[in-house]
Amino acid sequence: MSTIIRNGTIVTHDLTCKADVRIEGGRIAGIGQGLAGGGTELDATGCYIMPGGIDPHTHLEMPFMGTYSADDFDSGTRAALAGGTTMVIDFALPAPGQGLLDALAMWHNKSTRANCDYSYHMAVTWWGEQVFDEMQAVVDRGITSFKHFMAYKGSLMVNDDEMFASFRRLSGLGGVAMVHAENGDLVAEVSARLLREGNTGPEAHAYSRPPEVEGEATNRAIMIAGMAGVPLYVVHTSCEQAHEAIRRARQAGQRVWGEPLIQHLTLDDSEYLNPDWDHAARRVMSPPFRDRRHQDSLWAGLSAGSLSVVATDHCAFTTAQKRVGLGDFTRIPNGTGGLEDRLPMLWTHGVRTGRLTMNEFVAVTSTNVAKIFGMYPRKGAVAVGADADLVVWDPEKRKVISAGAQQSAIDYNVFEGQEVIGLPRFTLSRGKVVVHDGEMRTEEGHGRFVAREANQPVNRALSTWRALTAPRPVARAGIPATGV
Ligand code: DUC
Ligand code: ZN
Ligand code: ZN
Ligand code: ZN
Repeated sequence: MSTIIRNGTIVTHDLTCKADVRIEGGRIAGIGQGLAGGGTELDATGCYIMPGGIDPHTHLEMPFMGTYSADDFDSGTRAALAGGTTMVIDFALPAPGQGLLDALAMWHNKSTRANCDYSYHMAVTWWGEQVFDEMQAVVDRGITSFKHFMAYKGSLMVNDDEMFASFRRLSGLGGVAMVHAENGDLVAEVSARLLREGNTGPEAHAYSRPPEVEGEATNRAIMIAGMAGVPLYVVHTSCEQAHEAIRRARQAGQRVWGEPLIQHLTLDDSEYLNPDWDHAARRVMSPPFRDRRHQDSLWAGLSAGSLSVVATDHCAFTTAQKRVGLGDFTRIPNGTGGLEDRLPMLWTHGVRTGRLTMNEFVAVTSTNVAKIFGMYPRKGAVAVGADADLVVWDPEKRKVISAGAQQSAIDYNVFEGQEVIGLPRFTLSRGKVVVHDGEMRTEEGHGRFVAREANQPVNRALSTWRALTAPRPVARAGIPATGV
């Protein structure tokens, strides 16, 4: 059974051209003008045919801060598809002392409900021989990226020595190291002081995590990754200080990527001064929203290429869940939604304003993710042989974002009332039309796990550190010792 998408313009990260797309068995089987008919025909007149979005940063049904994030793999992936995102990469999160493979089995259980394809990153939340040993098995199972929390002291946070050990292990395995970069010691210290001084409201959350704590941790992670010789992906880059560190490292030849979130690009810290407690608390996430100067820096980085991906960190909590933090901002579950709105918001505020080209839009929402995380061109491409995860994008279609009409299970939307221009006409998941003009035809359990490739192991520090500490070469008879 084949499907043909006709009369549209294909937009990929590096080309724009008018052509039809034929799909067979869930994959792209042909691209060309006037392809022979047969099967289902989808009309893409006036639309762009793009690789479906890939969101590399979601937390579905995640145990966190005494509760579970409200969107599971069913509602979360429905939200993704409604907004043109056809794959998510979530995080398998071992509890302290729990083995990696054990955690992975738990996440595989949850994700059987997924409506779109998915993968995971593995979180390294503690360090020991078991973690070291199991990292190989995790990579062998197609999970090749490992996240480290430099914040959340006392629960998820790892210290520098643990991070360094993990990074060195990953270097040898061809993995990608990831960091949540905030200085957890300073956040804990400043939070405690704010509470002691009677600052208990949601705005104090933002005061407790200023750009400096993110800039410092980003710099530190980059230096440690350089010593370990491992590629580094910095999640939710939200401020100029962190962006500056990433820019500088990339200029020096280090493989470092930065990931701004759609929320940080379009919402600012004035949200926390809203006198309505619920309004402010619903926007509590880490890092917090920043001021305009930081937003301008992030937009500039996306067009200049110093920042590589736009994600969501989708970690949605209901108003009732947020209210656990009434009277103590440190207990407000950290997280916001965005899966359904990432592409329309980025198109509206990026492409329509001229900050991003359409091709850059595809790069930062899909193709760069597929390349960095080892699944290109199976995902992130409009090419013969690639999975037919596609969005037929109508650049003139409009809607006003409202919680009442969203797929997410929560009772509000941080973008409520904003008009977006640019929405899917069709979303296809491995060739199956799952969304048509806002009508949901998703199928719980349709999604498949995507095993990803490791990199060629680098195992070479970019800094001089390894050379300085390597054992001295011994001279053999007649052969002078050479330097390292
Ligand atoms: N930040 C959030 O806001 N939520 C989930 C985890 C994180 O780092
Ligand atoms: Zn994080
Ligand atoms: Zn996150
Ligand atoms: Zn199916």
